[in-house]
Amino acid sequence: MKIERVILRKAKMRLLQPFRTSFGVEQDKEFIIVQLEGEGLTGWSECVAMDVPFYSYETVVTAWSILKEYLVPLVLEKPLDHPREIMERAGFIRGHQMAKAAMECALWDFYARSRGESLAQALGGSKDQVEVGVSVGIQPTVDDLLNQVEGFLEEGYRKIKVKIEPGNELKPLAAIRERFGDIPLMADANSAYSLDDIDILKQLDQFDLIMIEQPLAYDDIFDHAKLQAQLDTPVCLDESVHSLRDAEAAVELGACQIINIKIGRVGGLAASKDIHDFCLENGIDVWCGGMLESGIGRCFNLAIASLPGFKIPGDTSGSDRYWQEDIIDPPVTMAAPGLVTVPTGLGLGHRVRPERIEEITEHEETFTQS
Ligand code: OSB
Ligand code: MG
Repeated sequence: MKIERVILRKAKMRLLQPFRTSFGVEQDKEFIIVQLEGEGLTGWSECVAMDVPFYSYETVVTAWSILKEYLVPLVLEKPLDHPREIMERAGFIRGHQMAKAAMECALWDFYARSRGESLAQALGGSKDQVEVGVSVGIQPTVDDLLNQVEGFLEEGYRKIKVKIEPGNELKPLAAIRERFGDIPLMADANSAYSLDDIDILKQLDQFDLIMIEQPLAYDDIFDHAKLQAQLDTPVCLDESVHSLRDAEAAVELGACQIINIKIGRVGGLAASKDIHDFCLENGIDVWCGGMLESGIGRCFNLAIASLPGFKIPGDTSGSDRYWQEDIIDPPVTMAAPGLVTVPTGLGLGHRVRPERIEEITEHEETFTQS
């Protein structure tokens, strides 16, 4: 793969509804779009770093800097045979998984297109369709929450994930169980609790949740192991797994029974596949999380979720759960209730819309071989 030109764009897209979690509110999604060009081919990706370091230390600004100063020169420097090579070349950069993942994913799109394959084929995916759930933000009132959940259940989503925070968990979860019965339900705390909250966390066992996602600190594995030992509900890690090594440590310590794999958080598709393979061998369930991606990132999520170990419905909802108008054509939609088709076209598999990208771009820079 000979990359001759790289275009970085800083874009902004308004969410249909503000998305509230225990860490803050997101209304306008700000993100970076990566475009690679060479050999008459193009590779696209998006970077999931957010505008504010609520979820992780990376932001749009730090990711732009790491891409521009290091990753772009590394791909322009000399040809690559496989997307994995960028992670070796970038091995001297500590952390910054989301910036690295953005470059690696663009290389995967380019690579798959160069081989005449879809991303899922290039990754060795085995499913034609993936089951999808929906992540519901914290609502102003329990009634608002019930209305949202009702709508999503009617649309056919196969898992309901509700965001919780201290003081805002027992009542909403009880209300959902009372109204909707035995639906596939889970909660995501985004690191809002500590072991001091053990009494509340234990009370969550009564709701028969599929899992509780990242209850404790964003950088913790050890306390999660102490918590899991005291809970019946499976603990799922999100924020604190950045690599296969983190996953191995978490599993060996008994810190979780489930891992939410996010391509950006773990540094790309190759790392996602490695974590998936490790978890499949060790009886740990995995599923594909989301970062409120545009259609571009959504296609990558669908491709990784086509691997056989992704058995729990992902946060890979259709475009219409987030956007008035997506940047890919056609947008991601459910083929049947709760099922999204894994794209089969070349690379990410949906046409990227240049005119729509131009509309949402606030700043762009082009880099060529020097
Ligand atoms: O913790 O999974 C999370 C969105 C942004 C940052 C973190 C998280 C989320 C979500 C939404 O839960 C998932 C999605 O619908 O893309
Ligand atoms: Mg989460």
